[in-house]
Amino acid sequence: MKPTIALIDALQILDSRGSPTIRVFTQLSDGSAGIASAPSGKSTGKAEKLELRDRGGAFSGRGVLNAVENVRGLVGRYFYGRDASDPAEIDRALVELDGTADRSNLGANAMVAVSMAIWRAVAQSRSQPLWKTIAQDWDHNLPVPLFNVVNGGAHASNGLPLQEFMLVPHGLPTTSERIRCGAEVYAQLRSGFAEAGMSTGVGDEGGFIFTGRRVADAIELIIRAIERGGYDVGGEVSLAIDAAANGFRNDDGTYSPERGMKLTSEELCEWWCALVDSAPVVMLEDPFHEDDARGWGMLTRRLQSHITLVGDDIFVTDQARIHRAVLDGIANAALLKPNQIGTVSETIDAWAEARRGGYKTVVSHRSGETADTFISDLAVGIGSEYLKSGAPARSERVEKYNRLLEIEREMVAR
Ligand code: 2PG
Ligand code: MG
Repeated sequence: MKPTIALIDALQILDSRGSPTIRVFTQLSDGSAGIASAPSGKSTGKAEKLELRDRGGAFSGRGVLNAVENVRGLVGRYFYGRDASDPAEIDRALVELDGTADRSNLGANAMVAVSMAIWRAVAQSRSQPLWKTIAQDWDHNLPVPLFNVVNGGAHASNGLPLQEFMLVPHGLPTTSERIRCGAEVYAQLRSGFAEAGMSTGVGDEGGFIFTGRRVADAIELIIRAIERGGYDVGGEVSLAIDAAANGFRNDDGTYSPERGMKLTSEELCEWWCALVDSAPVVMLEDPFHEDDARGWGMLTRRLQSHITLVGDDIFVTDQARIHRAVLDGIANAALLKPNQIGTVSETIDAWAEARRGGYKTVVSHRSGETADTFISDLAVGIGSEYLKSGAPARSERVEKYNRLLEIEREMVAR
């Protein structure tokens, strides 16, 4: 007998920043269950689907009790007794029920938690690991983790405009070795920060807070930590930067990637090319503002055959936007964040569009997270090249990497 939906319930909980978010509980008629929690971003793209927040009252208006009530009432009633054998079908019905382009009716935060919880319950009903339920017709290489070890931009209060400096352990063959490398280099970096007289306090994603001024100095500290960890810089471990350039574009259209700097789009393009020439940077995310298609196009032409150029705020996990970018020659990889678009199925659609265009993908956490590890199974299921989940520290970040370790073992057992 096909399982049907027996229960959809929700609760307001806290995320890693102490901000309210929504957790959803589902149960199917065969007793299978799924629980999932929505993450929340801080440096968001303009076209991201809407997070429903209460606006008034507790938590300075950031409560999600309205979203919780929608799930417990409207969504629960709508889906009660429905066939749950195909989670993609349920995602489609969820989008239909919301009925808005920006998901302002139910809220993308509520929708993504419902969607992920249903996918989990279906996986349990099929007695499969989640990644297998998601699995596309694809060779399942485990994604390379991107460890964010230095935080700036909207995620730290240090005046370093670039948001994330990540380790890319691309030259190590297994997940266990990549994760060990991340943790060892992170420990070396902590010592490096202490020796340089900087605090070893961390930002929202667990990376250290660089208080120097120059990007080159931050990179130098990271390179030294890689070497001191006994790894080959460039051969085993390279660097990725999420500039999150929306955060340092000035009103007059110029950019300030370092304090005191003021660059036109052309100059910023040159600045990026010089940086990539002088440092082992193999990936740049959001190097230009989401509206600066000209800047994006310039840099893509210059660097697309050398490094991975990832669109986050400019694509917002939207299939149509990725399609346009492929036609326009913008970037060569797409970041995928399920809560930017609202459902797991739409995230898979965005992945498929990227894949058709020859773009790589990076499945990503948000700066506000919970212990939910859905994105690890998602990254494996779709065969994404990378998984970005912050530092190899703090439970809400490492749980995603720990889940990859479990999957690595499940794949051997398969
Ligand atoms: C990003 C993300 C995650 P936020 O810009 O890629 O690192 O940050 O969740 O704040 O949008
Ligand atoms: Mg980003």
